[in-house]
Amino acid sequence: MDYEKLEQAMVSLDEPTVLEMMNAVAGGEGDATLALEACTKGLEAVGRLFEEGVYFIPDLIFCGEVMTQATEIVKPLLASGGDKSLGKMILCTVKDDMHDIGKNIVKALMEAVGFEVLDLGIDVAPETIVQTAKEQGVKIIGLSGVLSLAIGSMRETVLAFEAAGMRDQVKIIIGGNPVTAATCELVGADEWALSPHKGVQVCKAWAAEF
Ligand code: B12
Repeated sequence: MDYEKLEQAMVSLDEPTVLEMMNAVAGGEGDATLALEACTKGLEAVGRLFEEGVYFIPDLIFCGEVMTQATEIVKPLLASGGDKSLGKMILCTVKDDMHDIGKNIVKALMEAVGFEVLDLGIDVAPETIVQTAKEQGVKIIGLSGVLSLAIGSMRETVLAFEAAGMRDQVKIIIGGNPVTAATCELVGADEWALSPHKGVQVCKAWAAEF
């Protein structure tokens, strides 16, 4: 599999080539994780071209749709056979943020290792997350966000768990482009990850503790 060609096809918004190559991966040519990484790199380049004024909002929307389709095609390859042995976790994009491509990749990988992911969607209010955790007894919370303002929403979510007297009963991991060790401290989360694979390792370790 020519991953560079795949990345370039994403950058030039060449939907037929991206889908054809992802179908080839699904058919056994190449590795699903590496293919997703190539698509993600392409997507990041599209974001840079948007910043430079080469691409516009409709291009971002289109690129997001291509990425979603690409993820769907290889999703069955990531799955470990429907094993839900690691229990439930909540995953969502935080309040005021509508970006869900990264969240959906993380979801596919978490399900692949055996988590039952309660995907609350995008633009999710802190109260909804706290209430779901309470009602369903969920102890692992994954918060995603790519806008700078998502950091504020992540902080609000942590504070909502504190206000509900539940902060010490849950582990919270944050992820998404603006997330760093410093933002993790600011937000008051337990962990942070840019790489979904690190996120998976952290959540698996927590699941073993509970
Ligand atoms: C695609 C895209 C869109 C699409 C989103 C489609 C969709 N379904 O998600 C659309 C067109 C809708 C969109 C809209 C907007 N966007 Co936009 N968008 C992007 C773009 C190009 C890519 C984002 C993305 O999907 N990246 C790829 C994914 C895979 O990366 P990721 O999210 O970081 O996730 C990875 C890791 O971080 C990690 N991860 C993510 N979440 C989690 C969670 C956990 C728990 C863990 C462990 C790991 C993890 O794993 C993922 C896989 O590797 C970025 C540019 C860029 N370079 O990022 C701009 C960008 C994020 N958008 C931006 C802006 C400004 C907007 C708009 C405000 C534009 C407008 N004027 O309307 C709106 C916002 C609407 C809103 N309220 O949310 C800015 C944000 C600036 C800022 N600092 O806040 C960016 C950076 C572009 C730019 N340079 O200006 N956007």
